[in-house]
Amino acid sequence: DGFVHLADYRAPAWRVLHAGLVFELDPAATTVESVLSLEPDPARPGQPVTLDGEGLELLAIELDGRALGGDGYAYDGHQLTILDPGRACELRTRVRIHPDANTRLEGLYQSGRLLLTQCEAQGFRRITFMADRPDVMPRWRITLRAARDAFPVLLANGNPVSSRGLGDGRHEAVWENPHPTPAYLFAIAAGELGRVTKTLRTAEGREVELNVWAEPGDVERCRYALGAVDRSLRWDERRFGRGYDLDVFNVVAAQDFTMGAMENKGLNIFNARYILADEATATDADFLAIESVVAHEYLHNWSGNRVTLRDWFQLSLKEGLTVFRDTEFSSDLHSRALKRIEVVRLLRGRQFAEDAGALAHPVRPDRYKEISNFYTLTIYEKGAEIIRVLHTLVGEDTFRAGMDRYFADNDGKAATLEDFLAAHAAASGRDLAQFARWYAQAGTPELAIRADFDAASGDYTLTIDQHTPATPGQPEKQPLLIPLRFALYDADGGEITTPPEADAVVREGMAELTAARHVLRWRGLRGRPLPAFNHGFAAPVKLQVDYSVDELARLARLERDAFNRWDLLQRLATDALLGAAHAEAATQTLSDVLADLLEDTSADPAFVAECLALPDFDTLAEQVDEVDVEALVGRREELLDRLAEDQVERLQSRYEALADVAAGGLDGPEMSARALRNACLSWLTRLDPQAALAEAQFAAANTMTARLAALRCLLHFQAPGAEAALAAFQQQFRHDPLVTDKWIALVATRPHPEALADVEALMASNWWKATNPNRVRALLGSFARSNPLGFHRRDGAGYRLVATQVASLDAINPQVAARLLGAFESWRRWTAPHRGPAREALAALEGKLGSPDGRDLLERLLG
Ligand code: B3K
Ligand code: ZN
Repeated sequence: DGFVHLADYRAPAWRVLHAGLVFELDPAATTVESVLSLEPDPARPGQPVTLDGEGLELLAIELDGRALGGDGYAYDGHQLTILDPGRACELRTRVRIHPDANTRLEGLYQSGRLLLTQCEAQGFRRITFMADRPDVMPRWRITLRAARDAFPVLLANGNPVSSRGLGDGRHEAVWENPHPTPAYLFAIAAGELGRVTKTLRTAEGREVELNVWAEPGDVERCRYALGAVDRSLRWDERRFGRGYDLDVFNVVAAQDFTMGAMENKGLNIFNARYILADEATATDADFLAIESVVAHEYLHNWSGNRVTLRDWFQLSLKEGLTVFRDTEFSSDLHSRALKRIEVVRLLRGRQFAEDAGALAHPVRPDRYKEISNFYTLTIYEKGAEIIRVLHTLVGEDTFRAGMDRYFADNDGKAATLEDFLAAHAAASGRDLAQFARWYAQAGTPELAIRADFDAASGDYTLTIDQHTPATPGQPEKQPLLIPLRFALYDADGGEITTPPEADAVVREGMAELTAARHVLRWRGLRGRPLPAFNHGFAAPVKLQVDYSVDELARLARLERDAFNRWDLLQRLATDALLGAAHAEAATQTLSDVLADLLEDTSADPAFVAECLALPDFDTLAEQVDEVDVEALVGRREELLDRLAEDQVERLQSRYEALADVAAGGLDGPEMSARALRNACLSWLTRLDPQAALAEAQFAAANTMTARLAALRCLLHFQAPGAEAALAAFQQQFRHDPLVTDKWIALVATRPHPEALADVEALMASNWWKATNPNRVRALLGSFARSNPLGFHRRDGAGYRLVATQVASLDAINPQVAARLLGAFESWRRWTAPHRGPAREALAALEGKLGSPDGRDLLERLLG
């Protein structure tokens, strides 16, 4: 049926114990000689050796030193089969590949003048033959040979062993990776690279050299990333007791990279946007993103590399866990509340939509057609939330004990989610069978909570109903184990600490929900209490609780925890926007609370800025049955205009007061000041058709954070000075592709149906580069995902533009094209005038997509 099924997993009949590779590197034609030591599984005798190899030009093949004739092997362009040799043996092959023609950026490819690899998930088979599956883990010796002038630096996984000149202008470097490592973690990088470097001694006493490499002109912009590597290494030692296990840790920045970055053993390869930064070219958000992606890839060294995956169905075992770990890293180093707000915005805006749309899938899928399409918010972000649920249930100490056990039991092995749960079950003494349903069941759980108070008896009950909506292929759902935090406040705002009578385990303000319905009951209360739920968003669920506006206003004052205050403001804004009966009262309350916040100079300014950012379009769209794009965007703009008018003086005064702190520097208070100033600027620009303040900020800016925020205001509010500012910005940064992507994204997201014409004009200009994933995302990704008025034009032109580009990009880089196609995931919930053109745009793609990636997505979108 075209699917790979989890239930069909079989251990490999042949293992690869050692891989020795020799590369003769050349952009046009590289040859790869490979010697694989193969060993049969004694339990499964008589099986042929089957190796993956995609589109390889086979030049030579030998088994144990004897050339194989055409009857000894078969190669069909995808798989190499050798009749059962009946014993352990050594297979030598030589193949030719063409990096300069590789636009899919998978396998060995060229980026600028560099040669690089990207192998996860199944790219290694485009380099040479291999059992390209994560449960086959050879040790590796990698020899790189190339012309010294074009490729002075030659990097590979593991530790450097030797290097020498070859006499003919060529040179050679040998690397050895002693850790058993699957092929998806293989990497090499070659070319003219410069570096920043630092040597440190690990807690275990190992001397390690950290290097961050980039093209020579970019080296100075690698310093922040190098610091982030250092901080990540130290944090994993402290918080998880995990040390680094090689003599070098190399990171390389590349301008052409399909994803964010890749955790190859000892040689992480990064999209340059997650490495290169200084204050003149990177925003504060860029710096934070760089630190978190650097940490993510570094932390994979244990969660992913030392303990790897048995098969790709287990993807969240490394990705969800590593997102959890990088999130904890950022929370420990910076503001935990702000990090939580960032994560919850992403979940509510994007992951919930994925879980409710045509592409919904469990965190552990049980079948797939193309694994590349499963690097999703569900696998990553929901996967991390599930780990957080476990952490909430067992507490930090027990969680750490469970992690220690998981690492100890599975080190050097290819593990499953069952192995992970077994380690945590053993450490906590808990039965995690019901908890495991989080991995099997798609869709976001909903909790409907009803409160009843009997004034005569003082009896108060909370009835909690749990429900998960149907998703593709999963009509029926079972109840999940959900830790629900709650608090009850009395009339004076004191917390009622008496535990309820309950049909669920209840402890310290948390109920462990396990059934479709639970009832919590308090007796003899003196008045109707005010309940609050899900503090810190400990459970990734949707809550339905009916509050009056007065209750919400009281809660906003009672809740001191920053995340919960922010969450209440989001709730007030949502009520104001989605037409609750009390919408007008909610608006007024929201305005009052914002006034208090803007006057509270003791609150972190970055937190106040988060409170000024209302729920975005995606988050709102996710909460209505049918998405009327224009109406939703229009109501949101009206609300913002109204609130800005109410707050104008406070906004002006905060904007001015923070000027000095905001002027420069990357410390917390400096970044915070810029965050609030830029939020104020955006609100103030709504009220000023001349946009004088934005123009002044643009002219005076000495950080990219200030400059880009001002440019955004000028462009998005169509200020008279917009064109001139844009031209100046383009000119100043025309040689910097990453900064160029920034203005292109601003143009593509201008909130107006006419933005479509600007996007088309850019595609016809020299700025367009269909082979560069960052450029495609800046222009088309931003337009499709972050410009609702442009993408959802009534005439369907937005959908047609994106669909047409998906078809042509599919032939260049199927993963970039498939990502873009994902913008249609919720199309069935759009209003009829949008649904028709969306369906037509998708239907027009049928038969036009050559890649399995694109075909799989299209089938699911239309299915
Ligand atoms: N593991 C890589 C993602 C690879 C995606 C391949 N299509 C980056 C990361 O999650 O760390
Ligand atoms: Zn990852």
